[in-house]
Amino acid sequence: LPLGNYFPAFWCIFMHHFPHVCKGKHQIKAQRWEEVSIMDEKNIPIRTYQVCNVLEPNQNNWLRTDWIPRSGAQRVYVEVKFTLRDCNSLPGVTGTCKETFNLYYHESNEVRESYIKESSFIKVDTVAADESFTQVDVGDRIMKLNTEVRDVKVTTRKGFYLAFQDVGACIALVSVRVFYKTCPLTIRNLATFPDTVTGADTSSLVEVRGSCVNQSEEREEPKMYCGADGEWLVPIGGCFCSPGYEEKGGACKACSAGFYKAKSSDAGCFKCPPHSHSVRDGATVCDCHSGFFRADSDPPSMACTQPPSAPQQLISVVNETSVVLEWAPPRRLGGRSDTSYNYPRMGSGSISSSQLCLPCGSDVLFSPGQTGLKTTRVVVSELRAHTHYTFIVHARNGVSQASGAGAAQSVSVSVTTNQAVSSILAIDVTRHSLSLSWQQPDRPNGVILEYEVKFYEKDQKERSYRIMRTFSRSVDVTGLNPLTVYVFHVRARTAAGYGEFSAPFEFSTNSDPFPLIGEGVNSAFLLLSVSGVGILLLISAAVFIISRRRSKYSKTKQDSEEEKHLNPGVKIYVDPFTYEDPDQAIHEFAKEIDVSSIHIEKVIGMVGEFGEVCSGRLRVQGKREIYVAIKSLKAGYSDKQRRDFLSEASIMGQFDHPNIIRLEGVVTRCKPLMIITEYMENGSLDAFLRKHDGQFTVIQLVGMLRGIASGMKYLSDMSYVHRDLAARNILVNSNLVCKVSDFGLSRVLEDDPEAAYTTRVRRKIPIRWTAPEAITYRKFTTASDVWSYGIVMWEVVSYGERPYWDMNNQDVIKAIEEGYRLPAPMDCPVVLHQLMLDCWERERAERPTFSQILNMLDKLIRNPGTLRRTGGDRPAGTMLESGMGSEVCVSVLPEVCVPEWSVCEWLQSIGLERYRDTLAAAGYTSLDSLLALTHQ
Ligand code: ACK
Repeated sequence: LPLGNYFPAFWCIFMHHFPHVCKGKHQIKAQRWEEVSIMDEKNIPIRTYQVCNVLEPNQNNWLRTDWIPRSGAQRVYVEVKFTLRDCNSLPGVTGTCKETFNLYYHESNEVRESYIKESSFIKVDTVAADESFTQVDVGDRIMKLNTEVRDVKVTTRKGFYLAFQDVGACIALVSVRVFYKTCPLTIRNLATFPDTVTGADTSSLVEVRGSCVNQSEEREEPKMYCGADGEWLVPIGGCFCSPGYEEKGGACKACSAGFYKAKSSDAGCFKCPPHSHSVRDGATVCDCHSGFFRADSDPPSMACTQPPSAPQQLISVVNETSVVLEWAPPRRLGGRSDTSYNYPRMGSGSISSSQLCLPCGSDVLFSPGQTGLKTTRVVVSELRAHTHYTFIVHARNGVSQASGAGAAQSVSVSVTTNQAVSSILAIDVTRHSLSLSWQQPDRPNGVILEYEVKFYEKDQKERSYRIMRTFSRSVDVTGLNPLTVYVFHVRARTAAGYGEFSAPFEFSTNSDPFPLIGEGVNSAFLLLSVSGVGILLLISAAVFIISRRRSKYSKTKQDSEEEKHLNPGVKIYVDPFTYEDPDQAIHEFAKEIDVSSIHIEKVIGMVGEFGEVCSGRLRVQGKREIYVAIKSLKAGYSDKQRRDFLSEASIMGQFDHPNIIRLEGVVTRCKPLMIITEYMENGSLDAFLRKHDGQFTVIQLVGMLRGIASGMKYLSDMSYVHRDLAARNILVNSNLVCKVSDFGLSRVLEDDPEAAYTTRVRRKIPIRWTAPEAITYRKFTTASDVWSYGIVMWEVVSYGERPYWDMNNQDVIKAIEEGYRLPAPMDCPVVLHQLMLDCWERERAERPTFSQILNMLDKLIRNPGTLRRTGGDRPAGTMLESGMGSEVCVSVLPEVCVPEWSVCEWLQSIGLERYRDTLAAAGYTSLDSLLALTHQ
């Protein structure tokens, strides 16, 4: 990295940058930092700065660098290589000998500060050696080189000086390399993120906006965060390749000829659809082959098509002044399914006058319509009688207009309309017959071939009618009922077909009574039957609905009963809000404590506007005094606040578990209201971990997590959903036992400073700890508690780091939606991170249960070797307890996959380690190779 130029390990440059070898003000003798040539471990001579005034007291020898420009860096790293003499190996040295030196820096804008006071330097650290060597025996000694790296924030000036202070050690400085870290230029989701200098603090994130790569456009603003260790984190948003381009290897490449991409959101380039082609690269749509077309509304993915051929077999049936036209669909539909028909009527003309065709008037009716019809039949009525018509039927589809096709798609037919009989006369009437006669139509449409007479009893309407045909213009109708009114219609038929029926004519036969009674009985019976059937139907419908409701109800009941039977014998938590009287709940689950037995000592925290937490002592008669935490609600609270405050005690009082904070009792009879719980000496877990950053072994951390999982398993067994599981809501006692605390719904929503409103829900939610389904549609379940538990795991392993650092809530939601998950914290065992990822499964059914988590952690604790592998950059195992050397084989196969599980470990886990050498000799050295092992 750029700053490295200033301190490469090569001597010449190194020397050039250490011109200020100076004597401290307390130095007495002439010995100080000196340039000395020594041999390195490969016996190659190197130049060093050395100082070794171990016999003299009060050493203060300084060596400083030239001015180093910081070049935009905010935190620089100083890697020092040095050797150091072990004081014990130096004969005759007294207490004056030291085994450390100090590293200092001084920020400055001045390239050449001639004299810098000691006091202007700020100490970075005291540096000690991991390895020291006991004897300087140039002949056969092995020189042990130490490498130490320190980092320092440099933000105030253009550059800085470094200085090394010797206080009486025997040191040789071999090289100093100064560098800063950047997140390297990268392309993610088709957006370019520039080389970015990391932030000033070890936990700071630099938000970087990406820019879409060439030939791409923004899908959603691309963003990433540059972490302090030079790694990119949390990619959000991104770009799409523009139309005509597709993603290949992080860039957008033009679609090749024969392919196209129409929309930027399309997955890639597609082959041109049938009857189309693209000749040039980067096509957004393929051109149609000649003779093929694409309608405006056709998507580019659709094949090019053709207009339909003409409709086939058009036939017409004339009925007086109406015509029924029918035809078959075109033989060729042109590859489309949107064929429709139009019926332009060419025109009409009188038969006798042989006039030219004229366009028709608008009084003609088309049923179902005249244009855009999907059916192959139309009835044309209200035509003029005795007139020639020519009908042309056009077949059209979506590309007819584009193709300009016309006559080829149509078929025509000519017809002539008829005329109706205008009146009928009754010539003779008897009790059982009628003789009728009529005139020929005014203008018959050709020779009349026959007449058709239709008649029925008037009361029966046309429900049942009779037809008679005759060649003459009269008919005798016999077999009629006496004294009954009949309705008659007559129509004529010519070669062109039947004409319309005439208007109705009514005639009555003579005398004989009407069978009224019979009909009346029938109607009454009919009415009764109809209403009976109706009533029966109503009754059955009602019975059906009621039975459905009943069965649904009993199912709900059964469901809840089933739920309760899931854990027979386990107590189920009772929601205090189901009590009408909150005091009833509180006295059922919490003991009332006399305020005189409480001694408050000091305030240790605040909760919301009206609450405070104090520590103190509680002495209940007959029991020894214990330390307690006292949560109180100061005067001035509302009824709701009282109820909410006490609900926490009503909830806590139902629990009895070593990893759940224990309720000692409540004070409700006087003010302030108090909730008394056991005292947890180390306070909240998040603050506790931050205070003890890096001080615990992995086993200790897993132990804490085990305690929390055990408490949460107990809560989930009781069907209690916590909703605000977070390290800040876990308390730690003096034995490092972690206990789940902070119960009560209202507190989750109101007192937790992390709870924020989201755009989608009205209530506040601690976004970074909450499962996506709980954020989106408030689905809080034990599975959403498991998600939060995963976040707590991350908080614990990262010693109280803030989940998702300083990203804002909306970005967190977006990142989770896009599948981003928190990376493994530094030194985090792979198995633990995998467990976190399992807790963060999008599908809540896929997340482990607390019982499974607990089993898993128990196995890890029993087999610490499984925690050895970390994904971090520090050497693996540095945080493990001593005795867990790199050769440890674990004896139980963990439930999670451990990618580097060795054959040795596997054999041990199944008790067959004696076969290790046999397998190795046969070439089975990796787990992969074992997969090929056959039974033989
Ligand atoms: O991190 P802390 O010291 O631990 O600050 C918070 C503060 O009160 C507000 O919640 C502390 N606190 C809460 N309950 C207890 C308890 N049972 N024992 C000790 N400290 C507690 C918590």
